[in-house]
Amino acid sequence: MSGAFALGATSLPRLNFFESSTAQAADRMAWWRDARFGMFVHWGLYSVLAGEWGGRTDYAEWIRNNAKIPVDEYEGLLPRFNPTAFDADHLASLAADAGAKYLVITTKHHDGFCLFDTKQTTWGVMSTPYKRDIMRAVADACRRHGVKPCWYHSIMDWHHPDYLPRRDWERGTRPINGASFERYVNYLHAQVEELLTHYGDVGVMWFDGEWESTWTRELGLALQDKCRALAPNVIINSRVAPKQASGLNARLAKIEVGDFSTPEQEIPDRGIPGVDWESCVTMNGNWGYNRADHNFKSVPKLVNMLVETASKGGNLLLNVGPTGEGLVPPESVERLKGIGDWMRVHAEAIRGTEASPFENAGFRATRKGKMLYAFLPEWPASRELLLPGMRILPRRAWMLGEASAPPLARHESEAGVVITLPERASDPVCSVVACEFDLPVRVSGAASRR
Ligand code: FHN
Repeated sequence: MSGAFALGATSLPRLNFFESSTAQAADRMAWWRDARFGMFVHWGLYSVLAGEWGGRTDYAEWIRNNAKIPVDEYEGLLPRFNPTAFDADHLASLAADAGAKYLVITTKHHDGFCLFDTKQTTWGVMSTPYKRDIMRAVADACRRHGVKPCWYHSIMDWHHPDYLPRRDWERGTRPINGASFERYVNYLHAQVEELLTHYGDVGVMWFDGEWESTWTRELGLALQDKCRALAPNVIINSRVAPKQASGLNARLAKIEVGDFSTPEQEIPDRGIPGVDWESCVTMNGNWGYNRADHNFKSVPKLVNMLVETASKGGNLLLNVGPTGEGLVPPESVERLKGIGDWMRVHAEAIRGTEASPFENAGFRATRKGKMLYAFLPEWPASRELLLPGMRILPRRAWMLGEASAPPLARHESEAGVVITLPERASDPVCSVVACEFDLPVRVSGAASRR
């Protein structure tokens, strides 16, 4: 029979290879590790097109490139960006009510269009009829709702004349003579300086578009140093520099630059032990708004993705793509509300937790100090929950949300401790059994997660 379930000192320290868990790194990451759940917002000039161009309706934030829209024609969209229905407080409250503690919004995506009042270019919101600094509005609204404002910023830039390389299909129409990538890097640094000094405390700099040949590790390190110098507590994702490892597991490799790794549209099978990581996922099939895309994941699916990431020791960054008018699609609002309903009862089993202590218990679990949480999206007909390899009875066990109900019966068996479950599930989406022990939860032997 596999290894004993024991109590004692908590889990492995989490190391950032180059900062090696300096106290500062640990402090910096504390709020982020506790949060476990954030909202991603892909919004920009492309949202005006709602995914449609030339009769096709399957585009989104990559429309300028994928639909091969010449730069001057794309510039023609500026007068159409006037999101008068945009309400930053509504956006921030959607995140807060869903239980998200931070919000990462696109300040500039690959098309180069800036949603903030920048002195570095006129290619931005201040040149549109809207003429309002969206980062200002979002930063202030986030703070009013207890959500950390965070900035997504693309390194790749399909508009700036000095950004290289050009898109293959526009090499003929956008010659590179006179272009200086070094000048582009200075532009990038100047905008990052604006973003980190004009809006108060920013939680995360979420860089992207780091994979082109011109963006080197040295440039990534220099940009990281720039951010650290401007905002010592800002958290930086690993996409500040090109990946060192190649192939499928590039995003799963031990991070070498930045503070956390960023698997995309996937939740790593075993998480990324010893490393901070955050899975970013869409709610439907696109990051940016696509009017035709109604293929939204269900609330149970999304809640269970949040449970899965937390049970593997990671964060979930869940995306919304506002429309050109600035509205969050009703399907997204509905799903955020559904997640919020669940989080209102079960957030303690997600926030501030660590990965499941079990190798494969047949259910997902998290732990926090003396607490163990077991997640039951399906209600076992046996009405029994086996904690495999456990040798110590929890002092108390109950269903989250039913703390006033009599505690659940539990007994020891050959295979481990068995909790007797109530007749019915305590939650339609995912019920959670809470177990309180006398000592912090730790697992040893074969039952334990390595
Ligand atoms: O190209 C982008 C894409 O548009 C989107 O922003 C995602 C979000 O993580 N990141 C890049 C693809 O990896």
